[in-house]
Amino acid sequence: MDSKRLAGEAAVNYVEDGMLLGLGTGSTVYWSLQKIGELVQSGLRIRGAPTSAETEKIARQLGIPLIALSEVSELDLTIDGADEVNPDFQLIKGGGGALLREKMAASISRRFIVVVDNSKYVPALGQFPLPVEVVPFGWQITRRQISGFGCEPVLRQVHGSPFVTDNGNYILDCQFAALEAPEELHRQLNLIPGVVENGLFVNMADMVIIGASDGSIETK
Ligand code: ABF
Repeated sequence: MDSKRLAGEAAVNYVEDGMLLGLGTGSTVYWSLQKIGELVQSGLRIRGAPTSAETEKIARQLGIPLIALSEVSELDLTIDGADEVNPDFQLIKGGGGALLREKMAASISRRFIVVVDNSKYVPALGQFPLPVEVVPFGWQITRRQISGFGCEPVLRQVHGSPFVTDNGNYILDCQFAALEAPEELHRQLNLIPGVVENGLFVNMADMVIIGASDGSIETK
């Protein structure tokens, strides 16, 4: 079975009847959604709060009962993907452009499970460019301030126009040579006036489920 599917489906073992779930974004969580959809058809009673328009669309097609993330104060469990995970469970997320709502969901979740294939599990973060969500106004000013931390921020574009997040903001993808101190960088980036949020999820993940191409699953 596909390594993403293995990890995505395994996370659903932690879903219990009556839960309020944070539903993440991406092609690994896609398999969690498929499994949850099957269980809902068999009577599982849960409600899901999508973290992106993409996830909402998939969840609706699967018949998963939904509630807007903006209407919940706490989630029992959030299942989400990641672009990189290090041994301290620090994450880089945001490759899908949904990092702000994903981090909001993770921040109100009693449990946050990350599902990845083994290509995402790395000794150190930073090979994947760090996504930073910024307000469109004066994004060039913000870009210059971010570059002061030793990276090359590039405005994410789609078909030649700036990618716009579900929140109406831009994303700067920031390639670092090496990302040594994720916690400090996370703190420093969010102090920059034009920065809305960054893709470093520090001290948030409770569990990481890693699917491998040999069909094995590792839960950390
Ligand atoms: C999402 O999951 C994003 O934060 C991250 O980019 C993505 C990983 O994508 P995939 O599971 O498709 O590899 O939450």
